[in-house]
Amino acid sequence: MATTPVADSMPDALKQSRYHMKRCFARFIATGSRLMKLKNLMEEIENTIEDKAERTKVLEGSLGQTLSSTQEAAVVPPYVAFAVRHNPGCWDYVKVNADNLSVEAISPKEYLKFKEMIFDEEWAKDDNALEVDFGAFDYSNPRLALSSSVGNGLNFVSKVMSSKLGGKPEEAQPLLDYLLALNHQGENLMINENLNSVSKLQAALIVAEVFVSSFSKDTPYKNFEHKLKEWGFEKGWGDCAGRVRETMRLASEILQAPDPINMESFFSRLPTTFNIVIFSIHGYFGQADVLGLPDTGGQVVYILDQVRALEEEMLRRIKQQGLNMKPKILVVTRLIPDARGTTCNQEMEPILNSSHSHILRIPFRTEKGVLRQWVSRFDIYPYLENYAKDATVKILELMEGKPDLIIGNYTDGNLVASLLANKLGVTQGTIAHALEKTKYEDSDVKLKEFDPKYHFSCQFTADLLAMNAADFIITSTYQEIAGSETRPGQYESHTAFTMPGLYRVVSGINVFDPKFNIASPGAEQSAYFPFTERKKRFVKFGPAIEELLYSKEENNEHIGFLADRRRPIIFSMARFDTVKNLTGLTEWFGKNKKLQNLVNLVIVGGFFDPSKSKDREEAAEIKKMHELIEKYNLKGQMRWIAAQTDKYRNSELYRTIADTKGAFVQPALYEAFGLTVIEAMNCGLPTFATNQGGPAEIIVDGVSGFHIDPYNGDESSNKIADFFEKCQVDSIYWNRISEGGLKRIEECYTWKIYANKVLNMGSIYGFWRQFNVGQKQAKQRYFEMFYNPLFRKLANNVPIPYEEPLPVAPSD
Ligand code: UDP
Ligand code: LCN
Repeated sequence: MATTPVADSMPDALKQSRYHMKRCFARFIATGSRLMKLKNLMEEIENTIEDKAERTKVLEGSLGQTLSSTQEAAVVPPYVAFAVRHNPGCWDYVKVNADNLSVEAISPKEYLKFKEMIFDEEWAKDDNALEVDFGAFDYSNPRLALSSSVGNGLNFVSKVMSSKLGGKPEEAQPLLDYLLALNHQGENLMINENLNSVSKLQAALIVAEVFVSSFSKDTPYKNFEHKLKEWGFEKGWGDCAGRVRETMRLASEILQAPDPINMESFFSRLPTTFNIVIFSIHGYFGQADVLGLPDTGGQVVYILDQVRALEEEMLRRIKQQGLNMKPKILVVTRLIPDARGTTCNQEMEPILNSSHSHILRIPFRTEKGVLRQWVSRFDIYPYLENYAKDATVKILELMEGKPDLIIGNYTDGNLVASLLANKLGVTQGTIAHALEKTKYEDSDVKLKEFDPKYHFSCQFTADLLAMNAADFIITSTYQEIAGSETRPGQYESHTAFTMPGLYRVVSGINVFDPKFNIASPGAEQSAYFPFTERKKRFVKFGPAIEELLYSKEENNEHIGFLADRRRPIIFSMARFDTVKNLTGLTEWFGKNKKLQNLVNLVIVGGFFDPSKSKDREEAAEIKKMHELIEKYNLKGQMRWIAAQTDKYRNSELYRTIADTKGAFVQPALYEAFGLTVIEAMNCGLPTFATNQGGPAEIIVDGVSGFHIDPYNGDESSNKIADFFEKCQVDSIYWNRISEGGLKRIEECYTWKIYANKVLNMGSIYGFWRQFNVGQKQAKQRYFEMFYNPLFRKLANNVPIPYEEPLPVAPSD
């Protein structure tokens, strides 16, 4: 193993504090094999070097740096193997012999074997244990080099394409081929076979640009279409002379000397995307009365808003291209016969506030017929293959051909998107929302413990397959890809990991891959607007919200009451999952008298009878909430309201809380993105949100809201209390934070910015995939090799719940 920065610096660093380090390492290994996290290492160091000054001295300099960048250490006496992350995405592995403090660089594989030794020694020692190496197919792929550029793939790909297209006519041939292939249902777009060489295209562009310039800018395309067609140009360049001229100039400049800015602008103008399929399979996917049902949360909100934003942007682009076809977007989800009063048993449903987008629902088919009931996202794997087959037939029929872009959401949607995109040869994007792996500590290496309940063997395999199959990956934040200084990203955690007994991933995904792009969602601004916009406010909800918050009686919509309504309200709303930590917030509030004297607490989520929940975690959380209200005697200061499903009313609820000069609190143990955070900020409600995950990036602490540590309840509740105390003495402080939040949203978190970026990705990566055809095919073979024998087997092990057989087609 070649040497690495840590392997180089660590021996000297250990030597300098040899006495203390020998004692520390002896202590690390004293309890035998185990996995230590940074916190455990530091505790042991503290216990060994009791003198603080001595300890500080030891932890200064490069040893301290290495230790504090250590994510975990696998102790297998006499060795301690360290996984050191010195920068986002950059890892070093070393093993230290505790007896003599010798240091040796090790490969990711060797490190993983150390971990396996702790959990499954037999597997670790098996030379023929299955190993996964997706990196082996990426030999020729260009990579980003800087951690700070991660997530900016589009920009990087435009640069690489610029250099590949080079400026010499023969180097621009792939672009010419791409333009020649552009069509809509067989009708050529942009150019036709008359312009079948780069030099012909270049010459024609010069003539055509001069010709088009002779018309006034707003002359409609049809006035000069005929002449352009004679020269080999087809529709798509623009709707008027001004636009056509600009697009032609961009094309000429790219052919002459490509540069990334022109490249991106040119591709954003190309007529490439008319039909999009979006897979979002699990949950109850509907437009009303679904939020609050298990597994059904932000993903549904995200997709419906995403569709509307994409449709709007597609319509704008199509018009500017001078075309008149209608875009089509299909959101493909699961048809659930037992729809619990929702529309989830309907096959097709137009998407509200859109003109050309529909929900298409396809049932889960089993040997016994159609599965009637909801199944948890953790149990969804046995149905996906049939689902993909059925979906393909229906999509091809409804779209009258192949879609131009397939986007998957979450593990199930991404796997099906990969199967379909592979089969149809269509550009594929994926969105994870939340990769489950990072939500559950050590869920990979403790697979045997987790698998019966969560089926992570299926989930992590599907995630790995989909992220490798995708042409581009859309993420909401940087942290989702490469984490923060201290915490690895969700994708980054798939770089090297092991599931003893199943397989060892020595190279799963590379966060420096230019397929990663950050495109953050927004909140629909027709609903979520500032509380100060009085004229727009949905006053009709006033009485209902008044009742919801302040009526004294308890019923099946709310329990608890607020005795002193003059106090500001701290508000939280989420699904009732453990990870959302609504019970945590209630406990912080219960324990913090100072906070209780300043504010009331309102929680929206779940419902009150745990026996009615089909979801394992939800039922436990509901029970816990009742216990906490009892234990801290919170009635009088707290209102718990059952899950609310009306987006417009909810937006008014956020604003009503803002009227009380309150705050929104998002206390999740981990939050991938956090739509409620941006909903609250859009309404001008100061927001305290978890520092674990996306919200840490959305909010600039102290400027556009505040970060709170969900693992340190006392500190967090004091931070909230301090804010309200400060507001009492500084009359403009509350407004400053409210305005800071609004400013942040306008700059970074709107659906318009999102739709523009995603359509650009579809266009540029559609071209990019043609540069890497051979490699893509090889990867696809590897995908199949995995999918067929391994994934299928794992999926078939997931139990199918007892079902009432139905005839093949659902009747309701
Ligand atoms: N939501 C809701 N009613 C509830 C709880 C949540 O309408 O009782 C909505 C909330 O407004 C947001 C989404 O569900 O739009 C939750 O998204 P988020 O990203 O915060 O969390 P997720 O549920 O996706 O993990
Ligand atoms: C799923 C989650 O867990 C949230 O963090 C996101 O905000 C939501 O999806 C939408 O992307």
